[in-house]
Amino acid sequence: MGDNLGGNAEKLVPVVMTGTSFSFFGPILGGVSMNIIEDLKWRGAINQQTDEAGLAALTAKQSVSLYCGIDPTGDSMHIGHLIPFMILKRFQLAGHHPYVLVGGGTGAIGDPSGKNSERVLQTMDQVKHNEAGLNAQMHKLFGSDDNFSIVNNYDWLSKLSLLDFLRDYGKLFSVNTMLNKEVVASRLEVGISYTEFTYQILQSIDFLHLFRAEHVQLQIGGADQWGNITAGTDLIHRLEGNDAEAYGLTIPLLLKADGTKFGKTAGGAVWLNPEKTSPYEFYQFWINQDDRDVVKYLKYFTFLSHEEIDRLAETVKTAPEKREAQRRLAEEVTEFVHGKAAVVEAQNITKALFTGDVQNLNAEEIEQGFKGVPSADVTSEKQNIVLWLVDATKFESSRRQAREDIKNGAIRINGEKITDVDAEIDPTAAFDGKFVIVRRGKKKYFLARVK
Ligand code: 383
Repeated sequence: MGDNLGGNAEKLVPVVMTGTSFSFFGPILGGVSMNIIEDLKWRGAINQQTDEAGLAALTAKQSVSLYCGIDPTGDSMHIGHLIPFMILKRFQLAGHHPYVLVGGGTGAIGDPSGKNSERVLQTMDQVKHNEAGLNAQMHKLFGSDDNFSIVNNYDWLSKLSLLDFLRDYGKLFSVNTMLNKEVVASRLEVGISYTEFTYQILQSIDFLHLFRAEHVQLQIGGADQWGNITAGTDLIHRLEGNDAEAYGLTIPLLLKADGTKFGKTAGGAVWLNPEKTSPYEFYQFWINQDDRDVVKYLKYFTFLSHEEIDRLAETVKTAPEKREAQRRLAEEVTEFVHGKAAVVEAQNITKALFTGDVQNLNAEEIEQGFKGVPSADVTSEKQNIVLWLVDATKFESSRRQAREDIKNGAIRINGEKITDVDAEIDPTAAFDGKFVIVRRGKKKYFLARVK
């Protein structure tokens, strides 16, 4: 189990032997044992399935090995990736065995799904670097126990010779069917290279390989992966017989109530890597979600029980101003991804910025909380406040404006109101001599870094 999962995961009831028959229960959800597929339905997390009845029966009777792939096109996941990988986690918590496939082979080619233009090939060095980042993140989410595996398709795809590829696999794929896949069909006008066209065959070979070598029976992915996943189940059925038990399941793309794209902020994507998106920014992203979206996100992104989510849904109706649902969402997801300490830190920063009591922040918290606010580098020299605000930092546009703001009581230095235009600033007076926090009016913050 992931180190950061905390105590909120639902209780597990593992495989139970009842007499001679085998009965398999998923997590206890508010006292009622529920099949993982039922749980996913309740969460609105199922888009399409290749064989709904077959998969429900299989997951109800035994522990299933399943996989979801990710191509190393970047060195970190973003929260769009979190959707299928949290579902993989739910399977793990329900006693099934998840495989994460990091696509060192497919990442060298590029999936045309969801893109309307040809990808630029990455260097193999880039692919390797990105793989390392993703592997580390996956271990954080899934733990390093024996109920989780990471595989890399470079291991088998790189060994395929061109002639074997064409004779063993190419022959089983109809170009006509491939052209009809949505991903390819939508690219015919702008064009698609032979390389990207071939991608679906590679992903199919992966599923076949994992089916044979690891008894992986289910592939999951976002709705954009439907074509690739069904190409895989078709290949398995061609080679292993129509009754081979291989299944596919996709998850709906998340749509926001306001029509904008989920997971994007003004600053770009929301990353899991804390260097790219600080835990504070991550926490803020979730806490700022719309009332119309928050319940859907609680279902997708938390391991809270159905009862708890239903209760939070009520609070959105009865006391939306308290934003309890948003707070729980932010706490749960931030804890899952970054750990408990990051939640406490994010809450400290949030509170300090809200109340203006910034004095007790530490240097780490200042770095996180003030990322993106206007900043300037200053020397440690003491200076008159007006000159400092205008000449040293350019936080104020003119001396006249600076004097006016100070006299009006609109300027705070390190949380303290300054009303005397003759006051002197000592940049090293607080925060280990590293920062000066300036606030103008109620909300506008500036940060001076003492060099
Ligand atoms: C490669 C080889 C396989 C199985 C899957 C793959 C990767 C797949 C892909 N996935 C996306 C990615 O890598 O491109 N062809 O960024 C995203 N996924 C998941 C999910 C999603 C998809 O990693 O919808 C969002 O996160 O499926 O876009 O044998």
